[in-house]
Amino acid sequence: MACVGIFIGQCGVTIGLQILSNNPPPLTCYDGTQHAIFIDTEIKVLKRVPKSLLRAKNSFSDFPGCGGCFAKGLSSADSFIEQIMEKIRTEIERTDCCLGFMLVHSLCGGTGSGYGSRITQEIKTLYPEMFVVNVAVLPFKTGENPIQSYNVLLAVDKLQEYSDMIVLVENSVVGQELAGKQKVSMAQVNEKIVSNLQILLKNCKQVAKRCAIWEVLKIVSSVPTVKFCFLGSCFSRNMIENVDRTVRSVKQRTGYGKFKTLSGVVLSSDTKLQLLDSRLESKISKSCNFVDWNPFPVEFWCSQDKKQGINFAINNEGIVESILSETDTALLKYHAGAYLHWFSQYNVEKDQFESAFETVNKIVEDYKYSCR
Ligand SMILES: Nc1nc2c(ncn2[C@@H]2O[C@H](COP(=O)(O)OP(=O)(O)OP(=O)(O)O)[C@@H](O)[C@H]2O)c(=O)[nH]1
Ligand SMILES: [Mg+2]
Repeated sequence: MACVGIFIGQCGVTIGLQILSNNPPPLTCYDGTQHAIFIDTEIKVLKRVPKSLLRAKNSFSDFPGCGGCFAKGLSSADSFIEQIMEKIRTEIERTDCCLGFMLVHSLCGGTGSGYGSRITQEIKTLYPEMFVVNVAVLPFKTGENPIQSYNVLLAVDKLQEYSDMIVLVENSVVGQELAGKQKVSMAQVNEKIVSNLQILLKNCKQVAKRCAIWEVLKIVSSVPTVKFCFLGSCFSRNMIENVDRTVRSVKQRTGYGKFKTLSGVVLSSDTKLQLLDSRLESKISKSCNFVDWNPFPVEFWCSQDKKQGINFAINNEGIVESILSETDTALLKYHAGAYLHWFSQYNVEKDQFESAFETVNKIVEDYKYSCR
């Protein structure tokens, strides 16, 4: 029941390496290697991948980067897509039974957004029966890249069409969660992101081995038009504190009752937690503010992890605000005609922008309808 990890661009490769440094690594093949493919357009990034993980056949680089532009990434990916798909095909053959893919990439970088979108499209076209999960990282709110909002818009358009579940990771939110008073490093942000991802990667009692990711997909993103997902986690030695922090974190996600949640999964490290705290279910359910039409909106799972903690995955209407925070800026820039030549030189023209704005409007409408 294997999952093949595809880590794209600097952000994807860095998070991928952190995922694989877990003990035991979650994508292990029968021969001890990992079902992992690393893709970047800058050789220096791939140089960081240890030789044991970077088999010649599972890496791809096309010096010298995509300059933070979706269109450049997309056009470059077009030229190399056959080569990349051949690497993916070989990796599928190394698995016992491949059920799908987890792609990790940023929505702001040229390689992450462009290659990430193109590879997602090609995988879904060639292997329509397999699951495709995208872990897509939203940029920090300001100061990163003048065309970041365009990159997010155009990548979300493609992912909405071809992905089965889009796990939205917000660098700004993760940074704020960690902040306190001190400065937060990217390594700390990544550590938190990987900790949040454990709900997809860990084995737990209620689900067949290595199938957590596909079960979360079925529960959280069961409606194909509304398939985004937020993850969170709390780890402290005191389980009661973990429950309280989870409730607080979920409440923030629901805008303290402003947004509804379609569905969710909660993974606890404490097998007796539901007995110890019989109110856990009602506490979490209350803070999630679930839609009325879903009679069984949440599943509770247990892992036998030594580290005490709680992970959660929820599909919540608040996702719309996170996407709009970038795409509204894109709309303003688009009306002013700003930076459009960066895209037209790679044949991404106004009709693609118009269609992407339509997709985002449709996502907003579909969430409204599902959460009414
Ligand atoms: N969480 C996290 N975000 C990262 C990391 N590295 C880059 N990013 C974010 O990713 C975005 C930039 O994307 P990159 O992955 O650096 O770019 P790329 O995909 O390599 O594309 P190009 O360099 O433009 O070809 C920004 O929003 C960064 O904040 C990382 O290690 N962790
Ligand atoms: Mg790069």
